[in-house]
Amino acid sequence: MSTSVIASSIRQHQHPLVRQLAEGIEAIWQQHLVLTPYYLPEDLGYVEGKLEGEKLVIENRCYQTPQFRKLHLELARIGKNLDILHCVMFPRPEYGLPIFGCDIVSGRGQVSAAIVDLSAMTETGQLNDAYTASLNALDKPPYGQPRDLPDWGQKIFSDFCCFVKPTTPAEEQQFLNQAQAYLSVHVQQAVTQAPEPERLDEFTARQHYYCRQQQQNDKTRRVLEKAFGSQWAERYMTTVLFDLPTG
Ligand code: BLA
Repeated sequence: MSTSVIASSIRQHQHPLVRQLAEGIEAIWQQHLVLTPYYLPEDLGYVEGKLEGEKLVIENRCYQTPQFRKLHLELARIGKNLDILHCVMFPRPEYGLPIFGCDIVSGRGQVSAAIVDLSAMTETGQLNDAYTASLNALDKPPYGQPRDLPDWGQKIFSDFCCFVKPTTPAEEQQFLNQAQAYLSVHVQQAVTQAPEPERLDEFTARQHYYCRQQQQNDKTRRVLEKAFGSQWAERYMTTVLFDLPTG
């Protein structure tokens, strides 16, 4: 109960794109999915640390559903300057659903990184025809400053991955719409998908690979290490941000 009070107060101070997307994600989840609680390790739901003398606050919201082992929305704020939204939807490994992943990093009121993707969990790395058709039907608005994926990301993200630095409020709005459109496609597809237990090993292996690649993001690790130390950062990245399915 206290978590949601705190969460709404941190949100009010965050970059408008972070706040609006956080609200949009939760609204789409609530509308289309049957949510039940997912319990994080008790000490990791709400955490505070110090990064170069500035306070780092992290707030997590987690749910599960029949199709998803973990829906994770995290908001983080460092001092008055750095705002982060992190969202990952991990399917239960007997479902061949892609992983919806999204990250926004904003420093001093300017978003430097905004990324959204639906990353396939199949051996071929290809999204199925229904996802491909729905994503192809969406607008593909251009951005003034597209960004290059780091090597670890090129191996897991799909052809539909959008990674940009939005340079105007209009581009921020465009990213908000695009991320919500990807999420809407995903939840609508997900609730119609049947489990494929015979492919459990394939889907589990691919989720492991996705998580191991994401754990290589040194930029995330560095922020967490500076505020909480390297052991804590390792535990957080492997148990909260990118934990492996047990299959
Ligand atoms: C980049 N992530 C970053 C950056 C920071 C963080 C500081 C650098 C910003 C920039 O390059 O402009 C920090 N992100 C965090 C922290 C958390 C977080 C501290 O989520 C959580 C506490 N990252 C994800 C997910 C994706 C992702 C789900 O967590 C994609 C689906 C991607 N973040 C991502 C990518 C970069 C990034 C691709 C750029 C990395 C690079 O350029 O090397």
